Amino acid sequence: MAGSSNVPHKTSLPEGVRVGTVMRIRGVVPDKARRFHVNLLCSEEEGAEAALHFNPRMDESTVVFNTKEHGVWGPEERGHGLPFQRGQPFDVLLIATQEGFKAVAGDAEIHHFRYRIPPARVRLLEVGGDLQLESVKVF
Ligand code: 9QG
Repeated sequence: MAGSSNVPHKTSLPEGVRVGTVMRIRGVVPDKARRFHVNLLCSEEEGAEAALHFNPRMDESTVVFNTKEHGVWGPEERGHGLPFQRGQPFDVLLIATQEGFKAVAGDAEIHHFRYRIPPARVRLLEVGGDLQLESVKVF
């Protein structure tokens, strides 16, 4: 409903993610958005493991972080606050640090999610759900 035709988006990461990799996702949260996600998946196949599921939820006023291993969601972690608003643009950085994925939106750190799956195993960045995607860049 509130999604848009430019998602799902996929960026292949054939060399995986290393410490220092920065992924920047810019977009707009539609007026009636419920949730969207950025997944860092370990293959391009259906049912791939997710080293990171980053999931802003406008309907719960929170951001959920998780992994999916062998088709099963792990324990959820939740970020501080919700730096996303319906009808507003956003700019998210997912930074691979020594310890985990650090998520920053605008000038606020949302959460630092400790690795459960090594970032070197990531092969695909996927963006989907209720958002209007403007750009995805990997540095
Ligand atoms: O709800 O939570 C993250 O822990 C699930 C959601 C699921 C994830 C998961 O249904 O939604 O956010 O791939 C999915 O199904 C995503 C979009 C306990």
